[in-house]
Amino acid sequence: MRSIREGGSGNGGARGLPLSPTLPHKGGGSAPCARKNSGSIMILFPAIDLKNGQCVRLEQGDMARATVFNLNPAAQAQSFAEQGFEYLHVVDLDGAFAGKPVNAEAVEAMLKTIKIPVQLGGGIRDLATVEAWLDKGITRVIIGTAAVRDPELVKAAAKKFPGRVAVGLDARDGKVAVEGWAETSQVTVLEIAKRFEDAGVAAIIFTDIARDGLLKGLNLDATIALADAISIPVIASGGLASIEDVKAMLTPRARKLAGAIAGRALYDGRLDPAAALTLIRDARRS
Ligand code: AMZ
Repeated sequence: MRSIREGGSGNGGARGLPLSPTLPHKGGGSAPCARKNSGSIMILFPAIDLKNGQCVRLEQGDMARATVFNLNPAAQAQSFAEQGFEYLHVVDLDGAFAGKPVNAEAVEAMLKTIKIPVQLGGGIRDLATVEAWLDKGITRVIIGTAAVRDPELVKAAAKKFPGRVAVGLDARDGKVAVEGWAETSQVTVLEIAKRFEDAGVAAIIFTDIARDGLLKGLNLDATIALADAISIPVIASGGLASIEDVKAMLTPRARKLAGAIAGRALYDGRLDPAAALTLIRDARRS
């Protein structure tokens, strides 16, 4: 397996658009209108979690409770792109545990196969790794553990790569979990998020671990409370179960949220991609 550290050090990827929560828009046109009563665009991100080079879903982040959904991550990515998704969310689960990229080969195969932008987390713990991934065509990196342990890294990366650094905050009983969620820190999601208020972070991806992979529905109350307390756009993750969650994301109450991540519901067929994307497109037009 090739190490991503072998990559060049330039900072323009194939899809190297500086992305805030707005959509990537090719050809220099303006981004689609925000949804009604809203300051942000709702993006539905299909999730690909990588373990041993395969697409899996875990339950509550537990590697022992993994379901393999596709042996070929590039084919899965292609399928999501063909379904009309605009932006892919990818996690290198082994990387999150190891503290460095592990599934680089699978990620690179996805980048070669699809044209839509990709945000990637898991094992991104230093500036060289951030830079190498952006150079390889990742549009936005997600930093989790290092946001707790090494906040200066997030600040330096966000300064160097504006719009291309997101922070992943995964909550267990209100406290941020790190190292593949094997450890729980003593700090709250809000405390960490506030550290990055003026750092130029593109988004906070907030996951409720208790719901993740269990199809219990998004924890919108906690996600909205976070979004109301900070100015960084917030993306909801963990538990998205059905079209009802997508509808809830499009209500005025959720207007500050920048998107949601869908995993198991898409693989299980509980969430019809076409129906979800139609709702979102219609809401953008209104
Ligand atoms: O499911 C898990 N056990 C898990 C997971 N999905 N552990 C980490 N992660 C994701 C986070 C974030 O996107 O949601 O990995 C990323 C953080 O990785 P790191 O190496 O920066 O902590």
